[in-house]
Amino acid sequence: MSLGRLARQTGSAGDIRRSGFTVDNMSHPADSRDEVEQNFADSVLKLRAAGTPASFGGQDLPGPIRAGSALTGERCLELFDAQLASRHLDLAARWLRKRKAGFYTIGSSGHEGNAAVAAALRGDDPALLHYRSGAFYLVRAACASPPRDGVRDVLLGLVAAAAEPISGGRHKVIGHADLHIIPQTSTIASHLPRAVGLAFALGRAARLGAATRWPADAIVVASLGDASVNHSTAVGALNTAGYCAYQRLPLPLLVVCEDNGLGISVRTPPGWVEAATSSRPGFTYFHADGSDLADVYDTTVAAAALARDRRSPVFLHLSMVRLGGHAGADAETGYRDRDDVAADLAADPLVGTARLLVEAGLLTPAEVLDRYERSRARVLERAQEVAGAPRLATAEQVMAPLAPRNPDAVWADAILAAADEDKRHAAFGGRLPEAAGPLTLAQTINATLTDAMAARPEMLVFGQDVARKGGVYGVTRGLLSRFGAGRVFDTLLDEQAILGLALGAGMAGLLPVPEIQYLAYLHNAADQIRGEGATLPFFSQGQYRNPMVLRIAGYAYQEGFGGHFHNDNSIAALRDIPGLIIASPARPEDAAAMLRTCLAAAAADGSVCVFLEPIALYHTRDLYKSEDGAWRAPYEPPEGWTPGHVPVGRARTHGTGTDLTIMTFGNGLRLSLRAAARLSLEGIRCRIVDLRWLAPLPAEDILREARATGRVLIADETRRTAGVSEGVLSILADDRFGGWVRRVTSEDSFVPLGDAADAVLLSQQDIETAAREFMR
Ligand SMILES: Cc1ncc(C[n+]2csc(CCOP(=O)(O)OP(=O)(O)O)c2C)c(N)n1
Repeated sequence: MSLGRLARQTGSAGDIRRSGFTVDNMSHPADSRDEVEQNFADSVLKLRAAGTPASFGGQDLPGPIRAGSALTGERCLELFDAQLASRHLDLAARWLRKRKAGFYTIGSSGHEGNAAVAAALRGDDPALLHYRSGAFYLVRAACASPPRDGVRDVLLGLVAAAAEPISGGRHKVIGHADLHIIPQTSTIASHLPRAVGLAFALGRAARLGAATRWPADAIVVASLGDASVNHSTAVGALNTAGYCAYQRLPLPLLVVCEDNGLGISVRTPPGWVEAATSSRPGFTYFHADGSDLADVYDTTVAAAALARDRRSPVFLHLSMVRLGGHAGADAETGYRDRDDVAADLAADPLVGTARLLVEAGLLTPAEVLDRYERSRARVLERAQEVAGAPRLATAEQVMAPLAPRNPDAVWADAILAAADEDKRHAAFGGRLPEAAGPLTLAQTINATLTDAMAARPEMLVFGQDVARKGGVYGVTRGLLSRFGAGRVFDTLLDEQAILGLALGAGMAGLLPVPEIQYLAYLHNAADQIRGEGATLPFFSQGQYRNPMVLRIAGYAYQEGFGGHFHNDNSIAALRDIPGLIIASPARPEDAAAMLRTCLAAAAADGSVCVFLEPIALYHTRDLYKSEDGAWRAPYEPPEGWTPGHVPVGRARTHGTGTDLTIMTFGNGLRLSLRAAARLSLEGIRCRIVDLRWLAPLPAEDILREARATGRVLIADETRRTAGVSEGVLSILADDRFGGWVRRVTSEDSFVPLGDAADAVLLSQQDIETAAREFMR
């Protein structure tokens, strides 16, 4: 029996648990969800029309739903329908889960007021949403042209259907490219640095003429829960936004906190969100009652207008309730008392909107309940339809969007992205690098960045100390004066913010080249690469990408100077990120070609590339003996870029020795070349393979060069455990390489200060000794 009929028959909603709901033989589980429904029915039946509504004269829809509100009756009815459907999607999620057809039950019940947030924004304002944004999504879907069946979209997500429009069954995310909703991960608050970055980049992308999917006057909306406001990621992002606004940099961002007072079972202290956010520098704070649709609408209209007109950040605090547990399996009775739950039920936003409609004379209580039931029937009918929808079945299908690689397109982009002669002359101040004689690694990277900036107007270079100072090691020196502060700038000291900026800028159509000053300082912000950057194409089937080339100065061998945090050699945390490209150049000429390849991979494939620069080799000049200058190399002008192109995942072999293959990279290349020179005096003839790419590892080259000698010595300057050598060993083992293999590595240690560093780092002597033993 339906709620409406039940209500009409009994004059009250009766005992819903006993009567049960049946729609096409689908009954709901008897859990706390029933209490929510019971409360809704009881509360609606108590509603009374407030006399003859002055604004409507009965049914005059265009008037305001309440005196003084900009929300019309017609709009209110539409939003109510979205709220109802969102509520029923939560019920459907449980119904599907019970039948093992659905895989996700975190719902939006109690948060349906976000329907009015969607209504108050423009459909092309990019949105990065909290996971309780069912109603927001349904409103955007309904307003699209042509309108989308948002209910079906969400249900397809719940059942992990391959036809789900954004993630294609890879995750239940709220997103759709046509609706400008960028899907979020489950890591709470991790989307905020990207949201700040996108808000920062929107205007800049327009000014630089980048092809961007959002108009320059769009605002970015990002929502999160109250517990999430405390996460350091959120705190850092809010700080970054405020820091920009404080300097009058445009930052059109609307942060919406949907405050239900709980983070799973943990209470947020009453008043904390307001205390923590209402007087943040740079932000304007608004508050609304999330259970009052008209209040949410009017307040969001005002908040969005401010963010849009002033291009400055706004914090919109919505008091909300959570109805039911955190997710399907969460029994909230274990940590909430009856009064607490009852207080939330009393603030059910669906009752709030029903009250607005009844008091305005637009619906009677019975009509509200009928509408509720009709919505249930529609949603459950759809749920039945999608329950058996095909899912992803093979690894190939799952991984299809992970790492799109189009080597031909990358090759073309890499060799063609050269400015014309005049522009190059202007960029280099008349002193072309190819005419400067052999260059060091640092000089070569600097020249390559300059060439790329001259050819790619959408490219940005930023990070801590990169602009005025030109980088700690001078690698970005001169870029600011050559290309201006619009494209080369210092950031605040927060690696998470730097990466968030890159994520947002890449999505906005720019080509960001952020710098992390030292490898050790990547780790505190790595989730922005791991959880955000690398996953976005995966969870959006490539509909959203965040191309970037992240430059990181790393590795050790600075003669004991600086200790671990300036000599970090741990890259395992990067190597296991699916889809990530890791370039590790050692020689200057390789660095130039590989940087061009990374920029091209980012531009053509949307790749996230990490460019690991060995600090100790930045200014190295010599190889075998003092003053030989053999570590420097001439800079190739654009005519040389085609023959010099280095594809992703291709190694380089130095020498043709047939006794031993030494596989190495980074500082290991220089150590190995020096060792090989001494070994050759003893008659041991080596070939040295510079892996160059640590992800993907150059498997084909590794196997070919291993077979060339039948003896492989891996010289790995990273750690013995989880270091690069383990990857090389696996490639050899997987291919059943039948020859001899040994490895020499650095120790499983942090790098100490002073001479003690030598005790734990791979040395030239280690390589020589191992090679001699090998050959005995
Ligand atoms: C970084 C991180 N830590 C822990 C979790 C597990 N978790 C998921 S939701 C949640 C609570 C979030 O509460 P709140 O921000 O208030 O949002 P609400 O669920 O109440 O809407 C937690 C701890 C997570 N998803 N991400």
